[in-house]
Amino acid sequence: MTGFRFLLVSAALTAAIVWALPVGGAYGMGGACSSGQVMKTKSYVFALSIGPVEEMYTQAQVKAKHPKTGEVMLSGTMGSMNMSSSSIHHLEVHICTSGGAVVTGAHPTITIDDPTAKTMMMSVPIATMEGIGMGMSDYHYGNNIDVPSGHHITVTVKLNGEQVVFHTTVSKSAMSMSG
Ligand SMILES: [Cu+2]
Repeated sequence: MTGFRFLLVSAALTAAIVWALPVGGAYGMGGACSSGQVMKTKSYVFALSIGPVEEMYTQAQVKAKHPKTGEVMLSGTMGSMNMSSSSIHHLEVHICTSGGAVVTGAHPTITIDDPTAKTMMMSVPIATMEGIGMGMSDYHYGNNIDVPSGHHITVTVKLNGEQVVFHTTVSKSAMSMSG
């Protein structure tokens, strides 16, 4: 019976391999929603990161200027324009389905609750973006926002009746090499 058993095992392995491919295949095995802080709801995976301010370009500006770094806006408008302020950060939320596919064209809401700021509640104007040269796997929602470094904030993301609440501290580093 050993031979039969081996056949069963290899059939199961083959099935597992075939099954694994479509899940990670579309946008890379690392997954678009695996970096930063990750939280899950029934239908979605949300990955939050707050980093240094990013240059945000319209698609027309990208065509005209050919920037090598920064982000291209696919919809929405740039939030905080005051790029020189040290409290400007770039907030981004990658959203995937529970199966790992990038969710595009959705309408999430993102609110920041900063108990130590003058304006305690702030809703983030939603732009959809991709890092220049990064393509669809970097598709995300967010904007440049004015939140001072060192502040402890909560970030609430809602989509289609599901929500996650992140607790985070805004990073002190003003500069970084990340695009
Ligand atoms: Cu962005």
